[in-house]
Amino acid sequence: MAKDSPMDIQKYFEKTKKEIDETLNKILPKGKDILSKTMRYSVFAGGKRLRPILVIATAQMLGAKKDEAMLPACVIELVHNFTLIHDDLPCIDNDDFRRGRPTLHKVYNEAIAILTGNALLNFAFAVLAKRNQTLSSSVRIKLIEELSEALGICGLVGGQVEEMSFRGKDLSLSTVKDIYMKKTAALISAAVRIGAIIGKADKKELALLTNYGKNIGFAFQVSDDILEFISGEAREKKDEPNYVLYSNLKKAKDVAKEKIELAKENLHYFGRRAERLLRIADYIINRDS
Ligand code: GRG
Repeated sequence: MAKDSPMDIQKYFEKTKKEIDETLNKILPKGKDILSKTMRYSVFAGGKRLRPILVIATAQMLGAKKDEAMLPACVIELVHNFTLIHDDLPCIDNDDFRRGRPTLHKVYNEAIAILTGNALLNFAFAVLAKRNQTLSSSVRIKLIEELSEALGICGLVGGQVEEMSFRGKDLSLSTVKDIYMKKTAALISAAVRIGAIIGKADKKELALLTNYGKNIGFAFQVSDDILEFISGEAREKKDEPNYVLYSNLKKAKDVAKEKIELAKENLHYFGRRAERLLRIADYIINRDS
């Protein structure tokens, strides 16, 4: 049972993030070649590691050991970094900075950024398929299925294409919601589901955790929009949808809060074991970056 006090969840985040970073450092190529450097430039840029923490916290809640969840957690982070590199490209969002540093295509060039993204994605699946010694092959196949579905037409790729095809057009709020569910919530919910599969969740548990994941995933994108709106970044990114601009700041905050409450309702069934996942849900709307 997780016994974190509100203060301790911060400690849990810090400790788990450190362990995730150590594992990423161990598994990523260390050569002097370009790809070893560019993959590391992207992965060690100060990300929050929310998705891998979700994998681990969910698996632990269901009784799995941290070690069993660590490699799949790192795989999600590798994939997340791939999506950020491609998202920043001039042909997609055209961002010059990410996490306060120049984006990869600015430091190198577009071809290198595209290929680094591809290298991270393929490397991630190779780790999931081959290197994890603690999970059975049938579990690993399930995880590969989860992740590839989340990234596919009904997930990240589909969401990004939908977002781009609507650029310059008036979007309905329901289209914005659909894009957010695919572009952002799909990977966050896959992180929770992957943790649940590692923890051998039964059908009911998996359904509850899926709802938790989808709701925190949506709230995460709305809170990202709120942070970009407050910092003024949303005005610079006029082409990209921002929930605040489709409603207003108060409504966006209310929607994010409402989704977090909905997410948390799915955790009642797990009782006190769900303490960490409850606090992660709160963190999503209370964070400042
Ligand atoms: C999946 C094949 C395939 C292609 C990718 C580019 C693309 C298609 C999708 C874009 C997905 C994307 C980057 C959505 C934005 C999600 C988001 C709010 C990211 C920021 O996440 P944080 O704040 O980042 O967790 P840190 O920096 O903490 O890691």
